Amino acid sequence: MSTDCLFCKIAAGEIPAEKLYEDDEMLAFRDIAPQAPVHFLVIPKKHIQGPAGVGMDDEALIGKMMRTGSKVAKDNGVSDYRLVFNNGAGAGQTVFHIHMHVLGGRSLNWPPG
Ligand code: DGP
Repeated sequence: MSTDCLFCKIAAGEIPAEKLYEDDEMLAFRDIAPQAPVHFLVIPKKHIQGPAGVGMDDEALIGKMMRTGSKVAKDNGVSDYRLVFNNGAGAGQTVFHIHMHVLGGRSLNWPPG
């Protein structure tokens, strides 16, 4: 855990969030500023700063993020959804603990803005 990381604090239960799924490695919770009717984040509890910080030892964990996002999307009634990872401030990353956005429940345009 990184002591000054918002998502580590959410994972530790120190800051409240609307949790949709949790196990010993993973947490899914609703985004505080939803951009779609269904918009939640999937994080590993392990602190990794972002996609560029993923190591070889993390490959299974990152795959589990995909499986978790797909399961929670299905549980929340969406079969068509977009998965987004932002890496770096210029790409829109504001929280430097890796997270996967899952967006669904409306039609999504391509390319994204
Ligand atoms: P990104 O821009 O990719 O770093 O996405 C960070 C997301 O985190 C953004 O969509 C808003 C969300 N967020 C920020 N602070 C909180 C919080 O305290 N609680 C929850 N649930 N979501 C948060």
